[in-house]
Amino acid sequence: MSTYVEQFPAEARLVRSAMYTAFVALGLGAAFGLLQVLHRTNVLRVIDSTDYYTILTLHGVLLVLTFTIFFLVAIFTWAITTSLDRPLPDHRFSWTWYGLMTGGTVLAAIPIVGGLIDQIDMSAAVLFTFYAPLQAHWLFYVGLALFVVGTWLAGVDWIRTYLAWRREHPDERIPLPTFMVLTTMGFWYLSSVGVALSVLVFLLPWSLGIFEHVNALLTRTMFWYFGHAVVYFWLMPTYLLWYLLLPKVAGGKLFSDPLARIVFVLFLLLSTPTGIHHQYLDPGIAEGFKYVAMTNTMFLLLPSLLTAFTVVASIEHGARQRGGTGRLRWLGALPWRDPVFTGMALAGVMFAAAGFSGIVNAGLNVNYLVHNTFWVVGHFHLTVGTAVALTFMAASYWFLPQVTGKPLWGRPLALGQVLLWFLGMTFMSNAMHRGGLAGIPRRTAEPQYNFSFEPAIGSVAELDAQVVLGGTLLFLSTVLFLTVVLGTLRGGVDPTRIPANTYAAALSEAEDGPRILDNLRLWVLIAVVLVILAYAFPIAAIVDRSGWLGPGGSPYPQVVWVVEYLVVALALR
Ligand code: HAS
Ligand code: CU
Repeated sequence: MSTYVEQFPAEARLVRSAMYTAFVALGLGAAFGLLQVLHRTNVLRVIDSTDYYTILTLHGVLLVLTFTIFFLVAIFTWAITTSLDRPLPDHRFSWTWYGLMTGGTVLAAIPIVGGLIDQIDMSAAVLFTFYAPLQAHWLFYVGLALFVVGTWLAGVDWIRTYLAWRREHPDERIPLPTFMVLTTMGFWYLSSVGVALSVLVFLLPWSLGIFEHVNALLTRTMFWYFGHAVVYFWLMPTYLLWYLLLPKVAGGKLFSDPLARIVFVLFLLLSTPTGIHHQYLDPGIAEGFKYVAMTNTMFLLLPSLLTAFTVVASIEHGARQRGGTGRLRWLGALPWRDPVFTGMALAGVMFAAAGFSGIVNAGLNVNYLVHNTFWVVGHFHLTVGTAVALTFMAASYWFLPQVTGKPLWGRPLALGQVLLWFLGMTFMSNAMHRGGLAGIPRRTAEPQYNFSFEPAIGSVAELDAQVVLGGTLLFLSTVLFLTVVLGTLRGGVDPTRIPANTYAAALSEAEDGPRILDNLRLWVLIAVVLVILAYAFPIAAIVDRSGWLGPGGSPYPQVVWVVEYLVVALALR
């Protein structure tokens, strides 16, 4: 048994590079987060309120797009190569997608940062949701497009590796980690096509002045077509780690491999036809379509509930292997001193709370209460900001030694780091949820409230204090994380002190489930049909009412424009 870097030195270099890029994004994004909480709560204002949205865009883009996606390409590369036990087929190709993703990020960042510098006439304060009518400099859209194409090519790389394996193993079940990567990429291709079309066909030509205006509702709908699925693009690598690494570090086995497959198939089917749940309050989309989105969303709770069951059962199995007994006393037998375990377990605990706020969001009528309030910010700091981010940080304490050959430095610090994140997020997200219920809006530089919502919710001063305290603890936790990373990298190579590169085996194996689960073509086909059912009519209705480029123009010449643009773009390629 050996480490990943010994087994796959070239891939380890790629995984390392992607992780380091993610960590740089994490550090910068966290610093901007600190600026924001201090500004919003009027504790310390070092930026102009007019720059708040640029800072917020940097915070969002760096954390939810750059940090998460760079980290997940690292995880997926590890998962494919380890579970298929073969290297990626063509390393030049692999570095090409990594280069496209990095280059795209840099290009997109230039106009955002440009917005902070008076001498530079550029800006891209469009937030991480970047739909019209907010407009960015064209470089931002070009950068985004390159970044997304980079992820597509990464998927091609993994699929090629899988197909090469398949030729040599025609009858074997797909190894579970590879199955997870392939199903995730299935809905990623399906959903990111929407945002790519929106950027290339509408937003980019609009930012270049080729179109005078665009149909804001259409670009918003195309964004959310992708925007909901992207949250599961972040969540699936997290689940992969909860299914494969968490049971292992807990000392047990995965409860059921077939159940895990069902979960990933359900995400492939339902991640995309649900995006309209972000648009419950949008005029211009009929209630019936919103109702369909809500129904699909409620079905989509199922795979997460199955995950809660499976992962907790696997952890319990681990605890009992370690001698734990009793109905709940087994919890004490878990390796709570191990930051990898504790970080991921606490991320799971927080995700249970996040699931509840998600269910509230998803209710068509209850959503009216919370939409565009601080509540939503609380929700996504528990989901992507904790379930995903804390899992990725905790998992880094396992992966860094694997991909560098250097043992983890500062284990007690690492434990403190994950606990601090949990504590900070408890304060911050609690206050955000409560403030949202009182009507405090999100995305506001100076939400000036000085009244009290006693007794139901509390005073604004108390909520602000919690947000500042929580936000500061989160920033400190990030600094601690980066300290442990740097400390580890400064250490010497010693593979003998690193656990072997293996993941949890399953109590109930793949063979216990039906073979049809591995029929990925079938699931992709059904996913496409569901997307057409959920989106064809709403999009047709939007275009019918206000044209491809918004009210005021006849649709015909606009369609010609779009086609011409596509032809030119293709020719220039
Ligand atoms: Fe969400 C808004 C609905 C999950 C992210 N969401 C957002 C936004 C983001 C986001 C970023 O329906 C804001 C977008 C914006 O800027 O406007 N969300 C849901 C629902 C779920 C959900 C139903 N969201 C996520 C995940 C995200 C994420 C995951 C990121 C990764 N969300 C919404 C809706 C909105 C929304 C509306 C729009 C709101 C509005 O009005 O704007 C579900 O997937 C949640 C299901 C989860 C569960 C929990 C299961 C529990 C588990 C824990 C197991 C325990 C363990 C611990 C492992 C049912 C799996 C064991 C430990 C031991 C010690 C034993
Ligand atoms: Cu959503």
